[in-house]
Amino acid sequence: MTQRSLSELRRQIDGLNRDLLQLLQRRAEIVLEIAAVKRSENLDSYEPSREEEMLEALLAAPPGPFGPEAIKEIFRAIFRSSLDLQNRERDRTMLARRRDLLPAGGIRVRQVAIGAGRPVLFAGPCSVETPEQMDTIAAALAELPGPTIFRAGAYKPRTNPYSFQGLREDGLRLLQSTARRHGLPTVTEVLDTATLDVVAEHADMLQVGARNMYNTELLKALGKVAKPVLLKRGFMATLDEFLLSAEYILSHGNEAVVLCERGIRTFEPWTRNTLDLAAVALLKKETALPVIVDLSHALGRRDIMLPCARAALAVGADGLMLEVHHRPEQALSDGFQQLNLNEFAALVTALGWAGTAAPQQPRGKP
Ligand code: PRE
Ligand code: MN
Repeated sequence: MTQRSLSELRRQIDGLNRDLLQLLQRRAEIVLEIAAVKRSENLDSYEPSREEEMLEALLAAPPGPFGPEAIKEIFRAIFRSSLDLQNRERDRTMLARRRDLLPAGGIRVRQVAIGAGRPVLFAGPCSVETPEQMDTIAAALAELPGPTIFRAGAYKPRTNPYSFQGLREDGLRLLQSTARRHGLPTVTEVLDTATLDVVAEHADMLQVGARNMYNTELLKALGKVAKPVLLKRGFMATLDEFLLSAEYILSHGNEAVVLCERGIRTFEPWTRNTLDLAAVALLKKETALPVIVDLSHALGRRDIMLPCARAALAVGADGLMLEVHHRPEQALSDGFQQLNLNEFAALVTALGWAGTAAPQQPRGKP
């Protein structure tokens, strides 16, 4: 056999590389078709038994210079890359990323539209406490000309089991009756699947708290509820994890999901959490879902609420959440971070949300 020149051999390799690449691209196109079938049938991208089956068939092929270990190594690399391709495609086609997901009028909570251009104020006390408390705060909110949703917790997920746990069902009823009297839609937290029905019966919007962002059973159940959901970011959650939690609700049938940035846990103790405004800008860029910012829980203090509110709106937030109480010093939870009615009035006035008709000092004893 005459020895062929190195350059001639390399020319042959170049040709084979091109053929191999073409074959690999054709294979990848089929992998993407498989991915679409799997998505529609709710199957996992990864299928180890199928990979083993393919390897077995390949190892049974007539022998060549590559031994079984090299063949396994090469094809395992092809399978890994194919799996990555499927997963990237699955992420790209997530419902949470779909531009056409949000209806043109935004997500409606009774008469209020979230994500329709006008920022929405979510305000109210941390917890439902007394009829007088609820009535005084609701009266101040009802005076605002802009879209406002009354928030208050009936079921409280407290860190300490000896802390006030909320008025539960009585709290739901009080929230609902007060809100109806003042014409305000409501949002309140749902803690678990056991209380989901009763919360959905009494509230206009259901909040998933930061601690529950990973509660996949609750998220799936919320997918079956005909009420909009306010999903708070977990305080250790990456944006990928946050969007996957939203995806749980969306993929189980409920497309009315609003995201809420509420601060993440960092090394910085001057604020209760660290307000992640880049997350708001990114979520607005990557999803069609409305995004709001919970200033009270992100900051855990009142003195920097106005500049942070302005910053949140500047990066594109569709609304702000804040805690307001007629007597914060007597509040049964989170008193240190709740605005009193004067502070609240000053804030909404500074934001231009008080309206010309609204008095500077809302009714009720601050
Ligand atoms: C494929 C990719 C990943 C799976 O783990 C198994 C096989 C492949 O590359 O052949 C394709 C595929 O998803 C499948 O056949 O189910
Ligand atoms: Mn609170």
